[in-house]
Amino acid sequence: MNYENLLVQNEDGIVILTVNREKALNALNTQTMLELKHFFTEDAPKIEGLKGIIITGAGEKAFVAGADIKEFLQLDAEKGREMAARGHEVFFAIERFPKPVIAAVNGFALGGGCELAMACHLRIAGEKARFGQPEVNLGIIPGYGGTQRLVHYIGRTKAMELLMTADMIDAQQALDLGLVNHVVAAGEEVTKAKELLQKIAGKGPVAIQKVIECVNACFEDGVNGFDYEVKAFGETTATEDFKEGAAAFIKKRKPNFKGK
Ligand code: DAK
Repeated sequence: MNYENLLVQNEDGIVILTVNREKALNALNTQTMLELKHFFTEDAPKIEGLKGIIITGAGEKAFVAGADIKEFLQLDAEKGREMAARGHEVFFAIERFPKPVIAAVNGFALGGGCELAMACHLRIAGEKARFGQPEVNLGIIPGYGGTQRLVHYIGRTKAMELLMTADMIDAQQALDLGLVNHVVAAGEEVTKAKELLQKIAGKGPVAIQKVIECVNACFEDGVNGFDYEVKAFGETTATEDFKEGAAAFIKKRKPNFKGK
């Protein structure tokens, strides 16, 4: 697919995916959502030697300033429900992606932008990053999972406050609340994300995939995460990677994992 609103750069297996609508502060319009879905469901799974994906926003001001408000005017109850359901598919595809996905948050991450960052497995915030769910300012609620994932990350008390007041929090507050993994100097977000992906790339790939699945299972309706872990643990012990990891430990050498 030729992307209009996404830039895709593959640097030795680390893919940097930039939402590229700088004039609209990278707001997620319908086209961008379709492209994100296509990337995560069709293109990314076929990338040879993929170590992980970093999502960031074009320019210095915004990661993603939300869903595109200018498209909201055409919504009614039916279209709103359809739009939310389509959005959930996209964000679940990111959350369930078998390789690590990191949000490099370089500025405003508001509304759908905060929701996009929360669908990623890890979040790096630059010092200028600002997070918030300001939908109630518009008389709507988050529609891409924000009422659920924000509670998972920062707890019910603070999530309820942010969702009802529409207040923004800065990078340090996001770190203190457990919303982001690291805060770095502005402009260093992608570098830090690459460093984490390089570290993770040295681990057993099947084990990393199973970690993602098990952590997600913790929040899946009708799934017992402990049972899921038992099954996934069994599966990892049957891999060639486990034999290689154990042999390397005993022989005091670095493992050479094959992802099998
Ligand atoms: N959508 C469309 N355009 C946006 C935008 C957005 N979310 N945010 C900014 N822009 C555009 C502005 O309109 C402006 O365009 P021009 O006027 O130059 O054409 C340009 O980006 C620069 O923005 P500003 O001039 O406003 O820049 P400032 O530095 O003054 O302010 C700001 C930056 C981020 C504080 C401000 O732009 C702002 O408050 N933006 C809106 C933030 C916001 O409310 N975000 C949440 C949007 S609601 C659902 C699914 C999803 C959602 C809801 C329902 N369903 C399925 C039903 C999610 C909702 C949201 O995300």
